[in-house]
Amino acid sequence: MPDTLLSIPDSLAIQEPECAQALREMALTIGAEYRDNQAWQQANLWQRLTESERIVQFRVVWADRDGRPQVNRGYRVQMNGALGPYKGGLRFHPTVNLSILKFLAFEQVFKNALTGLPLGGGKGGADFDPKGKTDVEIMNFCRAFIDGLWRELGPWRDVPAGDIGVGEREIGFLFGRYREIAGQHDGTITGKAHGYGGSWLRPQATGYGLVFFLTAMLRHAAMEIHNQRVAISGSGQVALYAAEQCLKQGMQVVSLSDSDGTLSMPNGLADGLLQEIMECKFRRHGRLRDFAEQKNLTFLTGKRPWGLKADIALPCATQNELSSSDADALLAAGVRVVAEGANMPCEAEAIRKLHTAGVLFAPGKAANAGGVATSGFEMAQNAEHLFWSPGDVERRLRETMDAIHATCVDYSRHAERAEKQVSYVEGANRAAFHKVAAAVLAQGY
Ligand code: NDP
Ligand code: 2IT
Repeated sequence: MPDTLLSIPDSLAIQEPECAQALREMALTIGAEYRDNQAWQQANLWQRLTESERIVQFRVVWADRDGRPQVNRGYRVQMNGALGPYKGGLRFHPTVNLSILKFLAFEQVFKNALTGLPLGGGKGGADFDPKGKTDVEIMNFCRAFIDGLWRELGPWRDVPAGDIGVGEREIGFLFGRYREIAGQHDGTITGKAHGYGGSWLRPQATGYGLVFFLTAMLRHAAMEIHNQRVAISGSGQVALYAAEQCLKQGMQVVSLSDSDGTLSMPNGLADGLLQEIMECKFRRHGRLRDFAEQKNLTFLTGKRPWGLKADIALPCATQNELSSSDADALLAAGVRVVAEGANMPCEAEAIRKLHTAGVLFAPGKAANAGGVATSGFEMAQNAEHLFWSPGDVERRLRETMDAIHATCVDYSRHAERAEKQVSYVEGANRAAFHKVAAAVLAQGY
């Protein structure tokens, strides 16, 4: 149970279950230390860190293909700005609500702290479903969304980027409208295409960074990298670039997935096929099921990849996509390492089971921080009116992921307890909490 000092109201667990889940994970890690820390308690730090600094909710009215007005709900959760401007992505998905955005914003605060960059944390989005929409509908929605939010944004204030349903196309439309209204071309939105201010490697950064973190884990545990079998879920930006980097490292990718089911590839994904899948997903916004049918590949309708024979699992789709029974399936399949590309894809009970069984487990706030770190690099390049070379960005991304890995190992108490297994959850949460706490305390109230 979380320490009573770090209480999570029952009403929150009922009304905002994802938010309560993220808070509970942090409370479990930090509880004992909090009880011993008079300064934190006197400052009422937990309450100050779990209450968003500001939340904006707004109506988005946009014209559909027949010119009829449609209405959606937009949000921005500005969670904590102690370390820097609010920073975090925008999600467009029909399931978006305040519980999901508050959990994502809470995670983002600590993830951003781990990058070592001056970034506060936030998250936003809308309950808009981009699936099946025309380009013009997407553009109309993005422009109307910015009309509702632009006053809150700015390079020193709040800097959104992409997340589920928001990729390079959407960022272009969002930035274009922001530039028109604000009257300036600044670094307010990251994830821009390189041609108009984006950073090289931002699209690849989360997936590549995840695999750099994974290889650091494997090296630290003296495990092989080459030929490891990797089950990946999702087939969006994070999943596909994670797959690409796995192939570069000589690993075998045995699955990709989406909300319809799983593409199973027991003999490993070939690089040529991955490039075709990228073309299908990123350019044509196609579906895996249709792709599998055209190419005569095995598609497991309605199934997740977690029963497939693999050494490593990288959940890269969405929250709570890996349940307690999926953890049983992973263990039965022989998985020894799990690293989260998505935000909170594993349920708490699944993490507990994996850790108990000796599986190395990396939480998203450490393992997927390469995306926001590269957004931070984009902000730096925009501020100095320069572009860094692809090699420079990749080197910084690798260094950042290695540094986050080292921080997690340092802050995990496995050595104190004479345990061999690093707890990356404990390391990431403790390191990040200490950093944010210090900044909040220093700035008074
Ligand atoms: P994309 O929109 O590019 O891809 C999302 C993928 O996840 C799609 O394959 C999608 O399938 C699948 N998916 C989404 N919702 C569900 C669901 N309810 N059930 C099953 N599958 C689902 O998003 P990203 O790749 O950018 O994001 C993936 C995850 O990574 C998210 O958790 C995001 O928060 C996290 N993340 C993203 C970062 C980034 O830089 N983009 C950075 C760090 C974390 P379908 O098409 O069927 O919906
Ligand atoms: O969850 C995340 O870290 C992101 N969606 C990326 C945020 C960002 O600002 O680049």
